[in-house]
Amino acid sequence: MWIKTHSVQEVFDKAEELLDKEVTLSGWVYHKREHGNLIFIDLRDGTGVIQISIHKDKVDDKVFEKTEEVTRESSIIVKGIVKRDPRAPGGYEISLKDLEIVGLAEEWPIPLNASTSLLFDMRHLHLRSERQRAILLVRESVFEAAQEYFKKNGWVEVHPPIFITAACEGGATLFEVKYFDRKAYLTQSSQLYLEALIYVLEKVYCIAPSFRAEKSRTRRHLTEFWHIEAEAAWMELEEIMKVEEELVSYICQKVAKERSKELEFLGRDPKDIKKVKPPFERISYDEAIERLQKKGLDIKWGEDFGAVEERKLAEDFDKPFFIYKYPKEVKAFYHMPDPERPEVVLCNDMIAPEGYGEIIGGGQRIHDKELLLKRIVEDGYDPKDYGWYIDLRRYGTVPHSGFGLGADRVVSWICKLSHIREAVPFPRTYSRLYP
Ligand code: NSS
Repeated sequence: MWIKTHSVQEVFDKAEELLDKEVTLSGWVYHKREHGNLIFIDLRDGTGVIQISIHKDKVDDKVFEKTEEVTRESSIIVKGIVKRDPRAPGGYEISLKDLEIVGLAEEWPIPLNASTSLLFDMRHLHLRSERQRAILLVRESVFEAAQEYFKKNGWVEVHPPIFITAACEGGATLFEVKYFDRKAYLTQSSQLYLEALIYVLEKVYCIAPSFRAEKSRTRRHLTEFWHIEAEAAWMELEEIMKVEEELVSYICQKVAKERSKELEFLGRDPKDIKKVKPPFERISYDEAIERLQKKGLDIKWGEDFGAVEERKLAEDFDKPFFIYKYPKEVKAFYHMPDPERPEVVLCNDMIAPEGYGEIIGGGQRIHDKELLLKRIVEDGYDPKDYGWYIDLRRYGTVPHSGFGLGADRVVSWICKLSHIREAVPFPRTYSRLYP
């Protein structure tokens, strides 16, 4: 097997230097077009796509026969000369001299007019498209940006467990698993463990999957999603909201700068993302209710917001915004009640624009032991299941706050996707567990 000398991207980057020189590239046949004595192959590798031209009169008959034989998505190695050609995508092409077929592909099983369901049954192959590649690259930058933001600002990365024994976000969406002869669950959020780790490192974060047995078929729910979570000692609601808007803005700036080509390819104007800078507007739950009632929605104080309400509210904003201080009843037990108004809690949700809905849930936690016990019982949980979590309030408790950002929802919004399943390489939803 020949050894490649360059990647596709390297050929484009050094094209002028490589002009009329021989290169060896390896990759897959993305498209093939035959015009009698002239064949074009678009060769795809991990870095991009380049046109290969094969002229019958410029290559051996055997080589031409091999290019005739080669099928879509076959893996091949090509030797050829770099040429300038304004008609070729990217302005350069490779004029073929020789070709080696490594894996001749069977007939491609995804037709042009494939249904969504077929595309996702074939997701292991469907991922090989330029569109999916662009999404994966934006996704990579979102995660890289989050890491970078935390590192630059003194947060320490930690690794909480996935097998857990008690709910963080409500029993209804826990996935139960057999753990030898005991019962365990898959984590819904690493928050409770991050709360233990702030007593060691003060400002911690983790990037890990969370699991929710969501039976809802919506455009924004996965059963397995990637969660970027942070928790800090000595921080109150206002301060954690600042961290949240800085993080989201940092992600947007980096993606707009480094992935503008991919964003444009996906139909997202990078300017939409570049304008996402702090401060984000903050509206209280009370104000949100008023706005919704004015917009004609039949909603009363005390009710939670779903996709419909979030989309209605988002009509008034062109970047993410906060809704803070929700009624205690619609939020999990750990939220700190507002000392001046205990019917609401010191929480915040960040809502993305354009109807993408909630991308962050966070707020200040209860740090008083008795109050926490009371809330655990009120919500119908057994304090015995939360022994270690309650202990944290016994030994040097401090005010603290944190949040969780749904990374797949952020990718979905930034890439302007119509469904969250496209934001993940192998989505898991109520109806999908394969491939
Ligand atoms: O339920 S959350 O609102 N909050 C928590 O889990 C906190 N315990 C996080 C924390 O403070 N450390 O979920 C946080 C975010 C939410 O805003 C969504 O963006 C995302 O996690 N999320 C989801 N994304 C995709 N699919 C599903 N099912 C999902 N559920 C939440």
